[in-house]
Amino acid sequence: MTGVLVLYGMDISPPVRACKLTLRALNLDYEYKEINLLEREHLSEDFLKKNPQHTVPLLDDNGTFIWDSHAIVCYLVDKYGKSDELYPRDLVKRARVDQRLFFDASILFMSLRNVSLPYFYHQVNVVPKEKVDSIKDAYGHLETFLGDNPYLTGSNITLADFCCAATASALAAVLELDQQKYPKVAAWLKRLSSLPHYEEDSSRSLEKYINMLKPGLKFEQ
Ligand code: GSF
Repeated sequence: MTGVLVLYGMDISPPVRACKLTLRALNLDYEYKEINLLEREHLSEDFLKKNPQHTVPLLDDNGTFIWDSHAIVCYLVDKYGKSDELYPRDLVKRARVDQRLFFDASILFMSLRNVSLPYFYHQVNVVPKEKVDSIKDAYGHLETFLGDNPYLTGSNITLADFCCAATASALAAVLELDQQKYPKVAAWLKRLSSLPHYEEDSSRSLEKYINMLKPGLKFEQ
């Protein structure tokens, strides 16, 4: 028998938003537990037992603990999805989604975390040019991936869209998206924002995140 799914997160966290979008798309009920990173709740003994890497999001599925948003969303579709549309079983289609998920984990999100983590934990508020450049590169890759498609891997929305959009939208805290230069990324983010409950699952916390990070940053000339 399946117990209640529990998502541990901090609502402003982009990967937490990706998990919320996935849970919503799968129509799954879950309990949400807020972990305040600024109060160091993620370093408590209890949380470290569940996730020794002390990151949010963390999923508890009946005593099985899974962290890293990408692992969480794939698990959720594989276990609970009524179809494989969000994360196709076809190997080639899945590889394309995986590529974008790994891109988010290793390039896109890191370009944000490299600014946000020093700021939130060590009050480093000056952003060097190379960190801004890495965000420009990441926006450029997304523009290329989109090509003529409405979504990142083609005509259907997949997990790649939830994860990459959650991060890409948050990058505006560091570098506003230039709509002339990246029109496809701008249109894609707008398209996703019309999903049902997007405001509740994503936009509200995004606004909070941007307000917490953006005003404090200064840029190297
Ligand atoms: C990244 C999670 C992460 O860095 C994922 O789940 O996708 N690849 C992972 N989360 C941050 C919060 S945030 O910046 O969204 C976190 O939990 N930081 C606390 C820490 O100690 O690293």
